[in-house]
Amino acid sequence: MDILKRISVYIRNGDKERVFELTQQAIDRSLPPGNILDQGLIAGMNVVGEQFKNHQIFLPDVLLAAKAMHAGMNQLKPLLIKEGIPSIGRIVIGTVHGDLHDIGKNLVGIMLRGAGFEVFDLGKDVPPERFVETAQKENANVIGMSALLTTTMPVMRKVMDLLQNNTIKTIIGGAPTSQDFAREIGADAYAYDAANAVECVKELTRG
Ligand code: B12
Repeated sequence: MDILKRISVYIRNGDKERVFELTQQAIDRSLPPGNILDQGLIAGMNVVGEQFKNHQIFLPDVLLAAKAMHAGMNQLKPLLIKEGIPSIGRIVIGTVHGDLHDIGKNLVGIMLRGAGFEVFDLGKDVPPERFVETAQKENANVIGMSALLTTTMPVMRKVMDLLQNNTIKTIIGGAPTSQDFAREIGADAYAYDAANAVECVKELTRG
């Protein structure tokens, strides 16, 4: 079996040691970090999502898969971030209050850093006020919000309400969100994945 396929299988099995080893092997073989991420780590997590939805696996399994995912992502991080490039914009990101899903948000942060943005990551379960206060304090151009639960999407609207009459741009993402939802709450952009997030944030900070 090819190494990326094996990484995805070990993500599904929640085997963080194996994911760590194989990610290192893939890096040593000079496979492109973007391929290791997409075809190994994310491919595995997509299957986990499907199996969880279909009740084939349960929450503790998902938690183990998430830990394995973190192990692989931590190794790829330095390769996805080019050090020492000048900042092309400042963005505050976080997962909204009530929501503990941070894998996708972390990935977006890594890719934005790699593209040359200065990223202020507030973590998960972030209250609306903190997004706004931090953006003002750090003089950020953009706020990025993540939500993976339909029940936490309304928190994004609260941030938008707090931002009225403000020039700070906003971008949202996470599986239940959409372009339509972004429009509905008045967010400036929506991105479906980390690469798309980089394109959109570049667009938002251009001129
Ligand atoms: C891993 C996971 C967990 C882990 C999270 C670990 C962690 N540290 O993140 C744990 C086990 C903790 C967990 C818990 C729960 N989970 Co969960 N979880 C998932 C799972 C399987 C994968 C999510 C993931 O990491 N995907 C991989 C990443 C790379 O993809 P992503 O998050 O979508 O991010 C990409 C894009 O969305 C986008 N993006 C993301 N954020 C942002 C932000 C910005 C600014 C931008 C521009 C783009 C962007 O770019 C990312 C990179 O490409 C999903 C299933 C799924 N299909 O999404 C369920 C899922 C999200 N969970 C679900 C549920 C129900 C729960 C629980 C309520 C379960 C329970 N009964 O307790 C709890 C809630 C806890 C809480 N309060 O948050 C449901 C949500 C249903 C809904 N629509 O509301 C899902 C969809 C599973 C399902 N089908 O039922 N979960």
